[in-house]
Amino acid sequence: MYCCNQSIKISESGAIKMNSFSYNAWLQHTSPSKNLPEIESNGYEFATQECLNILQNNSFPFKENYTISLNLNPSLPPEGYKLTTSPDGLNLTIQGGDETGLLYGVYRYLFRLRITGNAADINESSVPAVSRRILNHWDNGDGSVERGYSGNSLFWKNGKLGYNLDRLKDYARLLASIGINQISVNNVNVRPTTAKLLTDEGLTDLVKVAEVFRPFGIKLIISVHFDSPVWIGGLKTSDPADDKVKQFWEEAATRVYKQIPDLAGFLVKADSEFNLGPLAFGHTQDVGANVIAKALQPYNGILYWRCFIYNCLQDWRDTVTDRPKAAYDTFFPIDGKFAPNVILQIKHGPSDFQVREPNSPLLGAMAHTRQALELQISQEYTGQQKDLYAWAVQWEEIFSHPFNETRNTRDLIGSEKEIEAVVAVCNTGDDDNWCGHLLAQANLFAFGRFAWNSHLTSKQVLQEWSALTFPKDTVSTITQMLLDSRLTYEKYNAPLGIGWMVCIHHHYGPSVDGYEYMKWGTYHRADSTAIGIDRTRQGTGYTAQYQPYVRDLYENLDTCPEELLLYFHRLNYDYTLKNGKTLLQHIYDTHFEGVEEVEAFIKIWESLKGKIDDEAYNHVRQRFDMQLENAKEWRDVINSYFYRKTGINDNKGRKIYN
Ligand code: GCV
Repeated sequence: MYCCNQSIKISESGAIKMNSFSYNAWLQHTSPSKNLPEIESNGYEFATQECLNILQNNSFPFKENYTISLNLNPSLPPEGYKLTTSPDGLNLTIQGGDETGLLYGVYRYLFRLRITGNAADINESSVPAVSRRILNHWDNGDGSVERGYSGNSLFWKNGKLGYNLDRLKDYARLLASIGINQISVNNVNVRPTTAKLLTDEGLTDLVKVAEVFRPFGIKLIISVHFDSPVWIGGLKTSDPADDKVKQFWEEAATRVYKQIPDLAGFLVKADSEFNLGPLAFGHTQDVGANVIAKALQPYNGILYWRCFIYNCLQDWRDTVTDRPKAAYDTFFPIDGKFAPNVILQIKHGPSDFQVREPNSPLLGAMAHTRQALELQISQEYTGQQKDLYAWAVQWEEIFSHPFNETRNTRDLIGSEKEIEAVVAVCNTGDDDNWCGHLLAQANLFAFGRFAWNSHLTSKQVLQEWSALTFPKDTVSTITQMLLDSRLTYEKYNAPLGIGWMVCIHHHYGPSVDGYEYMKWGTYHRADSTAIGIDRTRQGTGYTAQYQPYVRDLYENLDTCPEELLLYFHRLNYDYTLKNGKTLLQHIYDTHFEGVEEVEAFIKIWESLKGKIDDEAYNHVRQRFDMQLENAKEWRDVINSYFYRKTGINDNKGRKIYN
């Protein structure tokens, strides 16, 4: 048994930084501890050190003679933990099914202490729903981050892996504290610099990154380019049927696993948005994926193969091709053909992380293929970490989305079930507060909590985050604001699920026809009398991809959820909604309300002045100014657009620009 007390020496690099409220995120430091309990450790020394780090930075009211015991307990499931307080309240045992489980137990213990303040009443055990809880960083070799709104990459600089070691450790700690256990460190849009990760030169640096994350139970994933055999292998083709290409992938896998034996695997974006894939050689996706997957098999590596495939060169005059159908049409017919170590990574919706879309019909549809659900924490279309947007609310809706008459998406998620991994595009960068908007830390936190357990509610998760981050008397106010933020943003955005009315390429602010005549397959087709796409069997036929129960739900105007009406139906502006308003009046009303709600957020936030860290207060206050400007722009552009199309006045006579 390893026994230690407050005299233990903590290495400089392992210590939690105490430099700012925003930096410490949900692992806040209160005040240095005066009465550290004795810790008995019987397992993973790193977990013990973490426990001490945390306790040293927080003053908890422990009773005299309070002790903590850390034990490995192999009868618990891997990564699972158990916290038990003795009947006299004087001993807390943290058990882990393995080393990572023990570490998770330590972090959970801290969370419980911080939230309740009562060390004598902590009893909890938990096991993650899925064994793969993954962040994808879309970081480029030059240090920029695709769809990143939080500064530059934490990993890359000047064409190489380049990072602040202490900061990376603090990052690993934040991620481990919410149960993340795999991360990719380079963009799925792989470019020649990041393609070098498969070479000895690139691996030398990656090995060091792996060393930082390993003690925290986090494994690395490498995003690789399908054309790597040509780019870095010197071959003339990347055709997966070519023996030399097979050999290239085998050698690449051997090289990588020699250096990083616990690498989680490779991630590939193929045949998507100008990235080469098997289609270019006349093969289906399984043929392309399997050649790489087989090379990873001897090392238990996983190939994450993305399903974000559609025609990005569509002619807007073509009303038959329907982008949301593409992923299902591509992958469903080849269900069962993938190697056993391939996991298909499916975006939650058939479009692209819009503020409102139905779930992808591919999720749960392939009985013989392993699947991962992909979410986006980065706010590409949802306010870019300038506007407040709590993804947790939307994710809860996604989990609750029906799969058929008896099961919802939440029921599909689990290690032995259809969806065995939960992935998200990350929102972090080298900004001091990690996430650009301080309150966007709630999104990173919520992702980890939901990946662990999708049965939590958004309210529980956001409340937990607020309680860990902010003083007690502000928690309910901040939680409520976060809960409201998704609907507020939606109100001033594209109406009723139609999506995409956003400025092209950079995706912030309104441009109603921005994508309307472009090649990306994202059309609303508004004219002077109607808007929307008929995706029923009479229209593009997209609804037929769903299970019959869900298909019927969407096909029928009476049962189609109103917030998705324009995703599935083409409707006249005078169509009457359930609340008696016309569709057009709904558009006007929601856009006025959206701005009013942002104004209300500002007042609410101002009521917190003096109660929270000044710097954090001012930072969020400034973000709200940007959000208000954005909301007004959306309101006026959208309302004017529809007023000009229809010539119909707002029935409340509010200002609409002509
Ligand atoms: C990484 C959308 C984004 C792209 C992103 C792509 C993807 O199209 O705008 O920036 O590329 O999704 O998910 O691969």
